[in-house]
Amino acid sequence: MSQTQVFHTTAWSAGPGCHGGCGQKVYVEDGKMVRIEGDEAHPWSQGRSCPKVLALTQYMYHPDRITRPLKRVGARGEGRFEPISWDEALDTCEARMKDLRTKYGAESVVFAQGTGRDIGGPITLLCYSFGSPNWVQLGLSGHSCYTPRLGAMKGIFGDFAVADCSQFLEKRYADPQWVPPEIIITWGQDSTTGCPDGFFGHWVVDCMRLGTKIIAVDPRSTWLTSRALHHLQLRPGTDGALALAMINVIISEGLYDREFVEKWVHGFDQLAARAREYPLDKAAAITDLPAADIAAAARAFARAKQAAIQWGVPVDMCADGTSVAQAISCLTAITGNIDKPGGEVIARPSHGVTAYPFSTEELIKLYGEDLIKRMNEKRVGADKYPRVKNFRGWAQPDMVIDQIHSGKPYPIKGAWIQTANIIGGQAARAGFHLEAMQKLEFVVAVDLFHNPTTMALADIVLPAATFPEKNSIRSWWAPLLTIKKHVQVGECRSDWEINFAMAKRFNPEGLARWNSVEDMFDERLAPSGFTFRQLYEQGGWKMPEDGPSKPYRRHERGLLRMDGKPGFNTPTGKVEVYSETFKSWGLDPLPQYTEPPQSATATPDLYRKYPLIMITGARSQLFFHAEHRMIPWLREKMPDPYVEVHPDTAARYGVYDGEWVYLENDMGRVKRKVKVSRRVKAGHVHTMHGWWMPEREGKAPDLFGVWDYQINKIIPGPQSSTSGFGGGQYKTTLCTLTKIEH
Ligand SMILES: Nc1nc2c(c(=O)[nH]1)N[C@H]1C(S)=C(S)[C@@H](COP(=O)(O)OP(=O)(O)OC[C@H]3O[C@@H](n4cnc5c(=O)[nH]c(N)nc54)[C@H](O)[C@@H]3O)O[C@H]1N2
Ligand SMILES: Nc1nc2c(c(=O)[nH]1)N[C@H]1C(S)=C(S)[C@@H](COP(=O)(O)OP(=O)(O)OC[C@H]3O[C@@H](n4cnc5c(=O)[nH]c(N)nc54)[C@H](O)[C@@H]3O)O[C@H]1N2
Ligand SMILES: [Mo]
Repeated sequence: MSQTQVFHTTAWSAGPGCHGGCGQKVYVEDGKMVRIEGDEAHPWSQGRSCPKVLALTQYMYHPDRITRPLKRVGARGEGRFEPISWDEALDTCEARMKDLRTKYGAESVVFAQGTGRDIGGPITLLCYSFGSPNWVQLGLSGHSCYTPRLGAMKGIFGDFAVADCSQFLEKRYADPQWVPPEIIITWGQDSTTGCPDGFFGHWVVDCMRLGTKIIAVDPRSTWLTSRALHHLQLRPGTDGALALAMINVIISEGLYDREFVEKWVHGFDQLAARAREYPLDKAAAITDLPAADIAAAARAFARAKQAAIQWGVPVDMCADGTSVAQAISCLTAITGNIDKPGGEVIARPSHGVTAYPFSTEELIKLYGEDLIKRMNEKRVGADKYPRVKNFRGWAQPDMVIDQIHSGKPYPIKGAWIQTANIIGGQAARAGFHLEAMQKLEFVVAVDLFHNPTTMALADIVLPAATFPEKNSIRSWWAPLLTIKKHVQVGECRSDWEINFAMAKRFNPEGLARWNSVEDMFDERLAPSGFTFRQLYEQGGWKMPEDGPSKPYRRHERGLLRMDGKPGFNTPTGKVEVYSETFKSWGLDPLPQYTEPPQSATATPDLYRKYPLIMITGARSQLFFHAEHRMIPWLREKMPDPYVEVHPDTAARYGVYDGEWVYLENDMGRVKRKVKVSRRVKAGHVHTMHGWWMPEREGKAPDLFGVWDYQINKIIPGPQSSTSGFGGGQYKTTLCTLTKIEH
């Protein structure tokens, strides 16, 4: 009988697809993973797991998985690919990309990723080694995922912050320093479903068991909202008005933290004046919420001894998402809930190690100030939007696709696409993205399965490894973690391996000091005092030690600023509810509210024609974005894309539960199965995004049925934000329901 070996590792894409961080036990027999389960010794997830991880064997060994490099042999879209060797694949990529660089400049190749995953490290290494400034989440309209929130926090706190569920402490809930938040506002986040952004959703449930009460800000009903003290079921996209009204209640009723404000807040009076523009009756009219509910929620939050806000991507997807995030951060600031137990804690990468660069400072640390400065000269969007220029290194996605289409001001001719299904999942205006990207001369996709994007566009497809097949490091936020390779599937390679090999071809001198990816990990891990191997061998994780990456009250102890003085890492050393940084960039230093671009008030004619507000993409535990539709255990739990329709709406349109209908607007229509449900209000519908059918014809024009089901076909762009960050219309597009006549 063969021996089963059990190894520990960390889940961080690919496989579950997610932003990850959970501890996992991998069971291996004869070089094959036969089972996986949550690692109960792990401080992050304590043995919990999710359906996507539990179905991982079906994912890793799926017959459709791409296990060898492929080159396209027919015309684009014909769906004919042939396996080639890694050498041939990498040689081809090198030759074609160098050719584009010579002809059009390095900026003519974009390096496109999807969401977080374990990709920011490898893709920036490759992008900058090649010499291109255009690192982009291509298709993500308004760059509306996390970056707006990060940008707002950086402006206000000088750092990022996260709800304190004891995740920075080794003893977790048992640590005597920690107390549970009295209140957590889950603001446009279904934490238990998505576990997004370095946060494990089950921590909220753990806190609830220890007494935490929830205030949920969500137009829909979920498990979490049904257990909330207050459920603010607002009109989608009006979060900014709600936050400003709550600030106004707290300030005008004197419920703010006077001592903290006096000592640590900059611009309080200006904020108070701005918030006065949002009295309760006005905010109630904008948000569709009873004024009394807004006031009650604001009071409960402000009166809590310690309280936190855990927010989600709908904040970014509000018009001017950064400004909305600013308003919400001001609630934390004026109640003094920053860096204290059970409040919001400053989040820094564990031990100061960067795996995935989240800020300009980290990019500079990894790649040097000169290079990052030089990159701004040609980076798409940097000259137009100060926040795009000054925060992180992204190119502006809506402008990139327009530029691919127009060739102006300079041509974009190549794309390296890694961890992104642009056509089938990520992109608003998906049809336009396909049209524009067909103009590209050379496209590489690094993925695990074919999807509408690889099928329609890729010239070369490189097969990526799942997390049990790869080595990597993670420092988002704590603990510091290793991901360790225990099995090999086909010829698949990790994103790090692939990009490291390619980067060496483009910049041999710059990478000369590392012979392998592990050498580079060792260098990055140095501040922890461990090498990659040592960290793995001593358990695979390490909690932050006292210092800048461990709470609490670091501003009082001089741990946040470069100059070592007490205070926050902002120009004034205070929490800047009036942001001097934004002001110096020519932006409004205070938060403001902007109406969604399509709505009853903004576009009354359109609203008469399309009177339903379409919320899309609330996450499911079964799928990660456009992935997993081919995984039997997951798909059988949700075989069809459905639309949640309130019973009154169903009656009004004469549709019944289980009926196939179209969701339709001026951009087109897609099919959905009606699910009559009180999860949504009567004027709203909700449907998941990312639907294509792996079982259908892959070749163009069918592209796995994507044009029948991809909701982003009818979601417009470009985005609607003055800062370049925020405002993708994924949660606020107007539509109607029509019956499918046979
Ligand atoms: N309508 C609507 N659209 C949305 C959203 C919404 O709420 N509504 N949400 C938006 C948001 S917030 C985001 S972040 C984007 C996400 O969009 P994407 O991140 O592009 O997600 P997917 O479309 O699933 O495409 C991801 C691809 O990466 C591959 N992959 C997964 N893990 C790995 C890995 O580790 N390595 C490699 N090389 N490949 C991997 C998968 O097989 C898949 O083909 O979607 C956006 N699109
Ligand atoms: N299983 C799984 N996990 C995931 C993902 C996945 O695809 N699958 N995707 C990952 C990614 S990239 C992201 S960005 C996160 C997203 O995860 P979250 O940040 O939690 O965002 P959503 O699931 O889009 O929406 C959360 C809640 O906000 C509500 N909502 C919708 N519109 C609005 C609005 O205008 N205002 C307010 N206040 N609430 C609104 C929705 O009804 C929903 O219940 O999840 C990550 N985790
Ligand atoms: Mo996202």
